[in-house]
Amino acid sequence: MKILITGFEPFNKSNINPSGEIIKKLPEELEGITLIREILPVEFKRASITIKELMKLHQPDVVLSIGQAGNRPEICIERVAINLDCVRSSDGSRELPDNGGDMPVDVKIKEDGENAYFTNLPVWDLIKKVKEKDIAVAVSYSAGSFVCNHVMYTALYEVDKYYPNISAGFVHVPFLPIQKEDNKKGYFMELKDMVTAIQEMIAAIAKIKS
Ligand code: PCA
Repeated sequence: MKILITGFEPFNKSNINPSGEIIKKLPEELEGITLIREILPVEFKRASITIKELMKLHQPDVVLSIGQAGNRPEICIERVAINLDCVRSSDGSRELPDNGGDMPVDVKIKEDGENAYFTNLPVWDLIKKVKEKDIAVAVSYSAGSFVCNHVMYTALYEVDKYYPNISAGFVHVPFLPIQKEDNKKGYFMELKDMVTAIQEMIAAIAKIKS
């Protein structure tokens, strides 16, 4: 069994991204599962091209992408990706460019895609496994409209069109304690807990898929 697991480079003036740090901590193999570990650019176009190419190249059984959502207190397993890129904050006051300077507002990701795709990962099994380790985790019904949602949508579009046997999904993680500058709300989580949570999810997925 092969799992493509991705994190992101830093963005929004930060010099670290917990999702990329998790990727660096994961082994090449875990309980007989090959982990293809990759770090994606925080750029709409390049990130979707990369995830598509990685899926084609490796033909994984599972695609599990990880990103940072620093305004959330717990690890979030995303249920749905929407067909929309929009860098505007929800109160309309700010627009955050991606790392390449791209700033789409209200742009469809795929003209021929569904309005939204649900993850085909077993979300409740993942929640249960992570909870057993006493790590804060929840299901989320919005992955936002920035690069994380874009990557999740792209992977699920590929699954829908070309790879019905691949399971794909997305997990958002909070800030690390060292991200004090970025951390306005005061939520954070230790890297080791994030790594444990992801390893538990991998084990749960592997059990179900095998
Ligand atoms: N989080 C951003 C993009 C990269 C990341 O780690 C997001 O939630 O869209």
